[in-house]
Amino acid sequence: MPEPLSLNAILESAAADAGFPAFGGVDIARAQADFLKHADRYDAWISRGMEGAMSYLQRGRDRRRDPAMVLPGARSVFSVLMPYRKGPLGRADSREGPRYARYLDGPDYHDVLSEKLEAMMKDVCARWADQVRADLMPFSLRYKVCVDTSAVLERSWAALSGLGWIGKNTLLIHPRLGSYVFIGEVLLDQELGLGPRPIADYCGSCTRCLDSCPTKAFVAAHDLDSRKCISYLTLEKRGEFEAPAEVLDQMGPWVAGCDVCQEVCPFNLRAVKAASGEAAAQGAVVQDRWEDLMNESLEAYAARVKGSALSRVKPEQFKRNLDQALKNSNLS
Ligand code: B12
Ligand code: SF4
Ligand code: SF4
Repeated sequence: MPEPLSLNAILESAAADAGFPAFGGVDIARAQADFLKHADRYDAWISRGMEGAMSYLQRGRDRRRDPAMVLPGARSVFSVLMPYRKGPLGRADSREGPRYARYLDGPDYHDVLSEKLEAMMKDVCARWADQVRADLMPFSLRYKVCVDTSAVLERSWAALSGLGWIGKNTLLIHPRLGSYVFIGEVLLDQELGLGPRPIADYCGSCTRCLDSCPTKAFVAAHDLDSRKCISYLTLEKRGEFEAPAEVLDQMGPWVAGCDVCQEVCPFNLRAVKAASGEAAAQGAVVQDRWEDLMNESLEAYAARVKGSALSRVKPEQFKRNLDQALKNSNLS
């Protein structure tokens, strides 16, 4: 009789077949002591009001501390990385047009990555069922796919699974892929036999990200005040910006998201160089000429961004962002 494959071996094999360039799991009980340091940081950050108007972060506090509240009986987390566009999005010259965060290119990553993970798990379940039939495994396997929208501390689980370290800019950095990667994970009701395996932190004495943030949003290394972050202001904050004038003045030509603290990171420069042969064409979702944007109706904007991550930025919100970016580029 063949040796049964462990659940972890099945997951790794299915993740590789699904094309994920980096993946790994960790058992929740084994990682508990390390994970609680992350959860404590999260609570302290919320207590200082750093989440601004993102009230869902406040509401999901308990669930983020305990994955079993997200999937009852959760015993492990299997994380994957999915790289995204490495070249800039929008116009390099702010006299011509605005900048967009790279991750906004293409269809909404929440959908793409969730679908990919669901397909991967179907494959895992099929392989698992073969072993159940051969009486080699317990019957049940319950799981939940999460991509950003669940109350899960994604960077923490990915870091504890050895997929990278959390940089001073607060993002997960894979030594080879850099930080232009999405994180997705599957919570499982079975253990994988794996403890935490954090890798070394390679930031060293570098402070490029902290020094280059246009709005001085970093209070310190690993500590971001969302309320000053262009990404928060343009993507998450609805209604008025409610930020000091000196912050708004420094937002530059960004109309949705911001990549500055990643563009300067040496680990991305390396990843960008390695991918320099990749096609850099922008999808239709990105309109990058001031003139066209100024003449675009709210309805036309809504139709243009449908199905993309940009659709989370509502038409009135985008108009507000556009007005500020025009002002910052001395065009209004
Ligand atoms: C809220 C949120 C935001 C907020 C707050 C950002 C932030 N730094 O937390 C805003 C709107 C500003 C934002 C912006 C962006 N976001 Co965002 N965001 C999230 C979200 C939903 C929750 C993050 C969170 O919990 N923050 C809370 C605070 C406490 O986090 P923190 O200070 O970094 O500390 C945590 C860890 O980093 C860790 N930690 C940090 N330092 C240290 C040090 C030690 C010693 C220890 C033990 C632990 C530790 O402990 C804390 C608990 O996890 C996640 C998805 C998710 N569910 O996790 C995506 C996520 C973090 N965002 C993502 C992206 C892509 C972005 C942007 C790049 C988008 C853009 N281009 O505009 C920017 C980057 C800005 C930046 N420098 O962070 C990706 C990041 C991928 C990656 N490689 O890391 C995520 C993971 C979404 C995804 N599924 O891919 N985001
Ligand atoms: S995303 Fe932009 S504004 Fe936000 S911390 Fe990074 S550089 Fe600063
Ligand atoms: S720019 Fe430097 S300090 Fe910032 S995350 Fe990258 S390596 Fe770390």
